[in-house]
Amino acid sequence: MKKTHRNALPIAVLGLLVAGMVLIVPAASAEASSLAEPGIMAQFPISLDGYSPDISGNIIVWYDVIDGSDDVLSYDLSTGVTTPICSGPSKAWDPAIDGNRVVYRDNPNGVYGIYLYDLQYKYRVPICTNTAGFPIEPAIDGDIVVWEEERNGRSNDIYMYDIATGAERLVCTAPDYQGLASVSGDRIVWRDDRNGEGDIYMYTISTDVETCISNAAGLQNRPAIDGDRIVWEDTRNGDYDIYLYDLSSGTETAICTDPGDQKYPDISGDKIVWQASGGTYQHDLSTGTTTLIVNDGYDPSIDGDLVVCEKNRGIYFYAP
Ligand SMILES: [Ca+2]
Ligand SMILES: [Ca+2]
Ligand SMILES: [Ca+2]
Repeated sequence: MKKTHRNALPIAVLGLLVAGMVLIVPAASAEASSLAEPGIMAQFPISLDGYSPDISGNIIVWYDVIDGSDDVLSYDLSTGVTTPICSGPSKAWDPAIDGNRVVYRDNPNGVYGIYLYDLQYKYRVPICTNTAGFPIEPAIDGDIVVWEEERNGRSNDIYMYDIATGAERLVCTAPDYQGLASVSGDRIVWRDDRNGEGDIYMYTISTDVETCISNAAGLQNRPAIDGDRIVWEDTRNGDYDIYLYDLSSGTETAICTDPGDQKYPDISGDKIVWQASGGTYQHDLSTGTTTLIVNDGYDPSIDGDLVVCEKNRGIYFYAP
């Protein structure tokens, strides 16, 4: 989904995190007791009412309900500082981050758009605003921002914006729904309903070529890409499972077909995370092992070894 930022947190930073956590976790909260849960090395109430977290390097972003409106915030693991990205009266949702750039959707003045905020240079620019569409679910990697949008009455399609050139490109306008796009480098993947039940398609920016990654029976949904690897949730076997396609080898692999639903996958390098009954699980492709890393954690995002997820309506952070 995003570039792998492999610079692990320095031990001193983790010590700072744990120290900070002890100071700010409410003594009577249920969360405090869960510090002893296997796998949770550090957790803290960066938000007690947060949703849809994403992580890149040492920065976590999410959206929060504050004063009745929805705001996008960021938390810097290296400094312990929370920074509001968008805190106006409008509803700002669905943030995604790569490096210092955060993208999110917002509706200032009642017009929905995709906006970019640069944490380093502290500027905000509109990526897509128009009154004839409803752009949602942005993702970013490097200079490329992608999203889905119903524009001019069409079904949901995939769009991209190149920050380096300032140019927007229509990625896919096939019939029916295309959405839930993810981008890594030169490649964009999304769920595509052109054939009926959802499939996974990919677009290569440099060659302008579209490829079907999986049109198996059942629903293929919510893809995430990192480098040559694409993961998604898949109902071909009945309930939801996690599948992987490796572009370098051209092979598809079932990562988890356990009973029950495995959903919301993300990938970074050799690590795949997803939510299932019990919490957030992680599969390490280098060792073939699968581990429960955050009890009751769901909608996880991973960058390098660091994982964020929702839990008890808050935002939780995992480091091995
Ligand atoms: Ca469409
Ligand atoms: Ca399908
Ligand atoms: Ca399953």
